Amino acid sequence: MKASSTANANIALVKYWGKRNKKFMLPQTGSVSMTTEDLQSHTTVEFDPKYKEDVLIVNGKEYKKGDEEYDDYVGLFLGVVREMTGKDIKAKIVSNNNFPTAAGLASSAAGFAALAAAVNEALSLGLDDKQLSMLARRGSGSATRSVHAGFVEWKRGEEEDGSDCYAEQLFPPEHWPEFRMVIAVTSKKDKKVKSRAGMKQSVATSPFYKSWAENVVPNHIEAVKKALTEKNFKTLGETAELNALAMHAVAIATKPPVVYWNAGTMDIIHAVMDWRDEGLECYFTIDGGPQVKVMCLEKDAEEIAKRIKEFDNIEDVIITKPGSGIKITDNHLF
Ligand code: 2P0
Repeated sequence: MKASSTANANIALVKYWGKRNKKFMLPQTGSVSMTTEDLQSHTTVEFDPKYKEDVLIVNGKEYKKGDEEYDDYVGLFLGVVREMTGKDIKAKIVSNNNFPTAAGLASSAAGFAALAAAVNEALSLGLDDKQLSMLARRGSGSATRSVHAGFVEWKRGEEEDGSDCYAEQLFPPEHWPEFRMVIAVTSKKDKKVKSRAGMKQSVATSPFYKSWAENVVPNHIEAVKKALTEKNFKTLGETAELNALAMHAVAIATKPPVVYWNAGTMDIIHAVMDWRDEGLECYFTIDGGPQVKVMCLEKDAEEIAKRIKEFDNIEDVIITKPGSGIKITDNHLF
């Protein structure tokens, strides 16, 4: 009852920011993302009666009862798995990311997509990709999208039990192999406010939340899907950038404020706007953290990476492209 898998982080083109149901992890809105190729979680899980408690080790660090990661993230997820299977067997989970954890690089998305796939294999659950995306959702909302390769839509659904709330592939990576995101890592520190807590506060207090959920997101989903279909880079970039700014406007106006940007974030925002004015076509998006993801085409990616590295407060630059979904591997971490 041991299995391993890999999954990649995804970066949203239309963001998920807010739940309508915490237990089933149902979002207020749909969202659209690109699964990356190079931001990977590798996870091994083993269910065995020899474990008296669940064991959780992420990037070499062991988490215990009382840690949020252990209780509220993996603990709740394993509770869902136990309820689903009727088996109360403890598990050991070891997971490694090849990118900064919890710094707005969607580590929970990659981690829970990989974990859902490994659990499916280890317990021979026989779930298909749609069911896997629903299982991954119970660990972390954005994980529902990382199950699939390429460009992905997470459907909001209407049902109260989440039975119509899952992700589907819109296009495989081969649809737009020239698409790139150049990630400017402006800080590798853990963020102060996790997305989960920040979005909960936004739903409760942001004066812009209703307009975000009812107007902004539905329009942006349609525009982004059309731009992806036509491979219209300008419309895609403009819409995704506006969507990120609108999400951060909602977050910033939350009480207490949720401000993820640092000085490096602002530097890159302004630089991207200046480069665009000069004719270098690129757009930015920002998630629940200070990193800036610059969208561009392959021909401009190296130049943009070089320019980003010239800023003082940049810790790392990663170039990524549309990548693969979950994969089962024989490479066990223990
Ligand atoms: C997204 N984010 O669509 C948005 C943009 C952050 C900003 O999905 O509570 O870690 O585990 O469902 O999935 C981050 O939210 O939150 C996220 P939970 P999650 O990528």
